[in-house]
Order: sequence, then structure tokens, then C-alpha cells
Amino acid sequence: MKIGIVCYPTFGGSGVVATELGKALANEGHQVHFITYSQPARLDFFSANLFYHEVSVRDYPLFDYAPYESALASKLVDVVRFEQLDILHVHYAIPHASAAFMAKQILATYGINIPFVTTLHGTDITLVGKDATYKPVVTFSINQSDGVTTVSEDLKEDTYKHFDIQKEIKVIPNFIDFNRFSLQPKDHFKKAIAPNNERILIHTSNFRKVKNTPDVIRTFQKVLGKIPSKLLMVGDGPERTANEQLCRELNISEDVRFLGKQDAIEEILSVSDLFLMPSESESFGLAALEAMACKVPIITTNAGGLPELNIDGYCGYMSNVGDVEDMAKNAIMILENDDTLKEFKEHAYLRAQDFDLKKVLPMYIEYYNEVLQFKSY
Ligand code: GMT
Repeated sequence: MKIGIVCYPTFGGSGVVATELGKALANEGHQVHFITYSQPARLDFFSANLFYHEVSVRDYPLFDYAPYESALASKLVDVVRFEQLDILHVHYAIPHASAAFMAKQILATYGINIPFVTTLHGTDITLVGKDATYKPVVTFSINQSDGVTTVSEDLKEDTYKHFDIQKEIKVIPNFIDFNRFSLQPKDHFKKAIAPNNERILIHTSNFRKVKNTPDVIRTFQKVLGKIPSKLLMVGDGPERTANEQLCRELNISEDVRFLGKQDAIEEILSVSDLFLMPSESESFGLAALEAMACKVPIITTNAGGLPELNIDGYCGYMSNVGDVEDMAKNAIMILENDDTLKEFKEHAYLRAQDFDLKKVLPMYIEYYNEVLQFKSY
């Protein structure tokens, strides 16, 4: 198959899923064309089946807001025509689904029928999409998609609840590539962070409000009161400065390290004992799955699709959003005893295997074939 993938090429979860999916499809012999405004973060190598087409938006004095959606639609028309793509797969509804719809209409005037699949990742529905500013366009372009997937049952239900959707939605969960994410021997690194063999807690995110990062710090403070430990805060974003300030106010800065954006996240996860994800909303929780693949148990909220990943009392624990007391109590329960920690680590790894790339990739390929079978103008 020749597949065009549109995504946000950043460190965000939707971009990671799109890029890893494209790479895996290319490994299977499919030809994959990424169409976006800059090289996706994890697409920094050569592969015979991978192509990248940059969407550039012309700067023009008349534009207060550069029309990216039109530039993307035009690029899609160009790439589909000249590379003879079979299918487009757009990740994140805004503005990718509507750009794909426009491209599809234009291509029909050339006698080309290109189906497009839209994958909804979370905030394109739960936060941004629901906003009246975008809702009619999001609703329309989901309904016009030839196929629609969500990354959890919860997101599927949310989409039906908040939008007037006539389309059947298919759930295909996030996945993990164990070739990259697995426990690695990084003892020297562990020693540098925790010289006295302290437990290492970790949070990775883009530090947006929805990630509820102050609760990471408050939970850690309570754990620190009982168990010698260190906290790694990985990533960057709008809340980071306030988080650093909070650590100073709580007088725990010495035990918290803000590492900023990191490429080799699997190496940092490999030295960690517990992952904290106190999100207000989370459609799946890819960062938690990455941790589990590296044998790191997870403390999460029960928001959104997290109960579809986390198994309470097995590979971690779940608490209500904001219940720092409960999260700290559960964290201590896992961390205070070596045997318990070991058991949770093994369970985290076993649970992650349910989302192995090898199991999820065929679901996408099967879905593309289904969509191609029923393609319509
Ligand atoms: O979590 C983020 O802030 C990034 C966001 C995105 O859209 O890139 O991630 C969303 O998609 C991921 C991949 O499908 C999911 O694993 C995340 O749970 C989801 N984030 C939220 O729902 C907040």
C-alpha cells in the first residue's frame, strides 16, 4: 500500500503514534509518505520506504494568520496525485481531517478517489474540538472521513456524546515497540541520580494544564516524607516554571530534577521505579505505556481511557483526579517493600505486552483494507 500520513510532528503523543505507525508500516514493506510542516521528531534516519513532504506556508503581509490548512490540502493534492497514494491517514482532527476532506474533493475533480482515515487522539475532542470555535468543522470532517478511529473506548464514547457523529468508530489502542522500549542496564546513570539508592519516581509530559503536574510534585513530597526518593520531571511546557517554583516553596528542590525534553526517554525510564500520571483527562496515556514497557509501575488517575490501560492493584494504582493523599498512599505501598516493587514491575511489563506493536499494527492494516474496499466519492 502507499499511505500518506499527516500529523503534528512534535513530541506530543499523537505525533509519536503517527510516526511510529509509519515506521512500522514501512518495515512491513508499505510505502509511507509523511506530509507535515517539519520532520517528525522520531523520523531522523533513512529508510527506502519512508518519504517526507514538507508543507510550507508562504509569509505574506496580508496574512495575520497563515492559512496552514489550505497549504496542507494543496500539498496533499500534489502528493496523492504524483505519488499515487492509495489512502491518507490523518492524526488529530484539527485541522488535518478538514484539510484531508478538502483534498479529497479537489482530487475527485481529477478523477482520483482517495479515502482518508481520521484518528482522534484526545484533546482534539476533549478540549479543543468541543469548543464552539471548531465544533462544526470537527463534526463535519469526522462524518466525512472514510474511516474513524479513537485510541480508547472512552474517547469513542466521548466523541459520540459531544458530537453528532453518524460514522462507526473503530477503537485501536496506542502501542509500544519493545525493540526500543525495554529495560536497559543503566546503573551508572541510576547512581548519579540516586547515589544512596533512593527510589526514583518519574513524570514525563508536555507540562500542559491537563497533565495536572502540581499533583506530581505534591504526591512526591508525601512519598519523600516516608521513603528516601528522587523525582525526575521530563519534558517541557507551559507549567514547568510554576512547577519549579512549587518545589522551592515545598523545600524539595534538592530531590527533584527537571530534565527538559529528552530523546532517549527509554534510558531514563530504565532507572525509574514508579511513574506518576495525575492527569485531569487522558484519552489513553502513551507515556504511561512507555514506562510500563521498561518495567515501571504506574500511579495514575482514573480519568478518560486510563482504566483501559492501568489495572488497579496489579501494574499500578488509580485514584480520583486530585486525590494526592490516595496517590501518595499507593505509591508508598508499591515502593516501601523490595518484593512488592519487583512484583509490580513484572506486572507492568506483562500488561504492556497487551499493547505490543506486533498486535496493534495488524489492526491498522486490516482497517485500511476495510476502508479501501468501501471507498466512496
Ligand atoms: O498528551 C498530550 O498532551 C499529547 C496528546 C497529543 O494529542 O499529542 O496525546 C494524546 O494522544 C496520545 C496518543 O494517542 C494519548 O496517549 C494521550 O493520552 C493523549 N493525551 C490526552 O488525552 C491528554
